[in-house]
Amino acid sequence: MEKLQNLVQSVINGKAPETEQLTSELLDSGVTAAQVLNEGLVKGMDEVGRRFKANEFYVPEVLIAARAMKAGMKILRPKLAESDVKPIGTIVLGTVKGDLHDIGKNLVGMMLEGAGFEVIDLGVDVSAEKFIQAANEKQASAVGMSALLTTTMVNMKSTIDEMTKQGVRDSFRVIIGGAPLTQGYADEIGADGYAPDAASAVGLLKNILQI
Ligand code: B1M
Repeated sequence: MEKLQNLVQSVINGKAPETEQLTSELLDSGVTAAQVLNEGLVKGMDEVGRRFKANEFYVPEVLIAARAMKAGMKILRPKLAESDVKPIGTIVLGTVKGDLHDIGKNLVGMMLEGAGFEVIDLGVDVSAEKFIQAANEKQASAVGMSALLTTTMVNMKSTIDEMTKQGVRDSFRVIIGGAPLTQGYADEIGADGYAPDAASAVGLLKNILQI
């Protein structure tokens, strides 16, 4: 349908008012909320992720596209609740204790939301206790930790160790990311995965949750 294609394009182009209007029009014309989500907004963000990975898009374009997607989601969210469309998974996300960098973490959150995940964003300077409490409360399928400092990445290990201590390590998958991190570090601290960028985080999480 042409209008769904226009919606995909308006997300890619980061046109928030147009995305909001097209979302309303599609819903008014009888297209289901699930279709608008999956064949419109999510499809648009998928393409944004692909271009970001291929270095065709940079951080500003992704942020602008994510803002457009959010404008569409504002209209869609109540309809999704009515039509009982479930998120594909819930992830508790945050920047670890002592670390205030959140640009990358926010991008990861937006891409995951764009892919259909419910994202519980705990913000920055998040302690192990806060991660665990939120993940338990929300019955999250995963916990995502971000760190930008070599001095704070160690708090990922403390968080995983605390999960083990509390006997909840196997209740959720753990993924990590941030500039100083590597797959080797993820293996060393017992995380389930490491993603070098926001688009890869989506693929990684879908992969480890087998979605
Ligand atoms: Co800071 N800072 N900073 N800083 N800062 C760095 C990280 C640094 C490399 C700069 C430098 O010295 N060259 C350096 C760290 C050195 C080190 O540890 N080895 C540094 C330092 C030292 C500091 C302070 C200590 C400076 C000071 O006060 N003396 C201080 C620490 C404050 C604190 O956190 N307690 C500090 C403060 C700040 C600002 C507040 C000024 C600001 C943050 C603003 C904000 O985030 N709201 C800031 C910034 C902006 C940076 C740089 C310039 C940019 C970081 C960024 O946003 N990159 C950074 C230097 C640099 O990287 N060039 C630097 C863009 C972002 C999209 O990339 O975050 O890597 P990134 O995220 C990527 C991937 O890593 C991945 O996906 C994202 C998108 O592709 N990813 C994940 C990230 N999280 C993920 C999670 C996942 C999966 C993937 O799964 C859960």
